[in-house]
Amino acid sequence: MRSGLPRLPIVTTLTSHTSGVPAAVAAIGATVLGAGVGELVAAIVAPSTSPFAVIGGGMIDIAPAWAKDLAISLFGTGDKAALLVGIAVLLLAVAGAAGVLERRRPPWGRVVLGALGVVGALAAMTRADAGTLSPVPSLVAGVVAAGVSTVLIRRLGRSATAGRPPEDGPTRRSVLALSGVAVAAGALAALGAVAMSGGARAVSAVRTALRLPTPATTTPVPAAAELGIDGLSPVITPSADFYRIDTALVVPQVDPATWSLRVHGLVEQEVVLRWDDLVALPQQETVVTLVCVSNGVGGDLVGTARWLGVPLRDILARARPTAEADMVLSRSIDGFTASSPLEALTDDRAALLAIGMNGEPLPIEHGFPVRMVVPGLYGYVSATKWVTELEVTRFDRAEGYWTPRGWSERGPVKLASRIDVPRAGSRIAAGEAVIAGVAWQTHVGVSGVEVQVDDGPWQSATLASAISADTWVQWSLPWNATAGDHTIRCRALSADGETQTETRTPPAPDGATGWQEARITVT
Ligand SMILES: Nc1nc2c(c(=O)[nH]1)N[C@H]1C(S)=C(S)[C@@H](COP(=O)(O)O)O[C@H]1N2
Ligand SMILES: [Mo]
Repeated sequence: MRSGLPRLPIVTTLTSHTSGVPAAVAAIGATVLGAGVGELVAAIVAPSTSPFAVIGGGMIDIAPAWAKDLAISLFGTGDKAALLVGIAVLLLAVAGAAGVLERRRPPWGRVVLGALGVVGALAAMTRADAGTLSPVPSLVAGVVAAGVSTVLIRRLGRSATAGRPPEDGPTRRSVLALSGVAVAAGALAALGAVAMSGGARAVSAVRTALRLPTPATTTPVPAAAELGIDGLSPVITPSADFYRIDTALVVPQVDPATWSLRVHGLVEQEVVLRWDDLVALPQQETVVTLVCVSNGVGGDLVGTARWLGVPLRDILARARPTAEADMVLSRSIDGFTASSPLEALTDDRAALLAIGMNGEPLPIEHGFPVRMVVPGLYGYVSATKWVTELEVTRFDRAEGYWTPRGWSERGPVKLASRIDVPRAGSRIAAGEAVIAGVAWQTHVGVSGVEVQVDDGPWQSATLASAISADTWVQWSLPWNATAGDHTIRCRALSADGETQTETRTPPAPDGATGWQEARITVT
């Protein structure tokens, strides 16, 4: 067998039967098993320690603003699912390569697989909600993947040392079969992990059983706020359709019984509020449109809900912020933070510590049991979900989650308008049609919307009754649609007398601007 020349692996591949395929398959099988077992261990230890979730969470945390924007523009609110699929594909590719490596240069393949477990463990330990057991699921996953792949790949090798051609039929087949068993077992373990997410079920049961207090004050929704046009966003967004944006791969499960809010920092009196204290306070129900700073022109990362809660003003008043304070850093149980100007939380606006959404307890993914909602500010600097802490501080001393990632420290909502009907890119029949949409600048209000078809004059749309300056307003304009391709533009006028700017800017760093142009084909 020995020749005088060093044999490169590639030459080995071509000259013998040592194809890397069985080794790659074995390592992939072992890795699926390891990942499945890791998820199962996480389900037992704590769902937030899931190896997938901590690695994905770590990637989200180190992603720069443009990457977040790109993910949202490519996948919308499916960005998290896309990330997890991406991690899985990458993991399997690395596992396959590690298998080939283990076959040719042992022990480096198993070292790579073990190292993946260590990466997961490190990611787990740096999560905001890390507990002492947090590295365990990833370490178990790494050990299982490395161990099982070693055993399987050695089996391939044994036949070679026994003098038979390596990877002869029976050995190769048995290793492939065992790899299949590993994949199946891994999938079963992962299914078990899903079924076992008992914590999630428990909090969801608590939520279902909750009864919200009756509000002391409510905001009426005039019937004329809803134009009732087919395809137009309803003036109140059903919770199930409400956009969801956050960095949480595993939705935090917070039991109201253990929830508390600590108000501290530049205050005369530190305050700790428990759930029972919060629901005993006078509640206000108000309608507010929530906008994501990542919402592009014409985008759908905006929604309106009836929020029930206690004015943040009342809560901060108990703590008595000192004169030097100018910011409140709200912190979620998952480590997310938002920097809101103290003034926006203490002036006369309906900035709420909210417990209800559209007549029900907050949905878990929208912040159950308690979140913030502040009219006039983008969500990333105000709408902290699963909130547990308000640190009264200063902009020159602290910063929110997105600020070091390329987003502005302050995020007042910009004037915007959107065309819902006809849907951009759609085809409609010629004749009497209607152009309709929504417009908003929360806490400022909208005084008008103008529409332009092709190069025609700007025409004033009819506004529905506004619920308040804190909500979007529907608008519509009749249109006699003639056959051909048309471009429809809209622009809003604010209650401050501002006209929505035509200048196109991207969402980062402080919100997109520009007019939406919807292209419609009329036939
Ligand atoms: N804990 C936590 N709260 C958060 C976020 C987050 O990532 N984590 N994202 C914020 C952003 S960017 C927005 S736009 C709103 C979205 O709220 P929603 O998911 O209820 O629509 O939540 C805010 N609150
Ligand atoms: Mo956002």
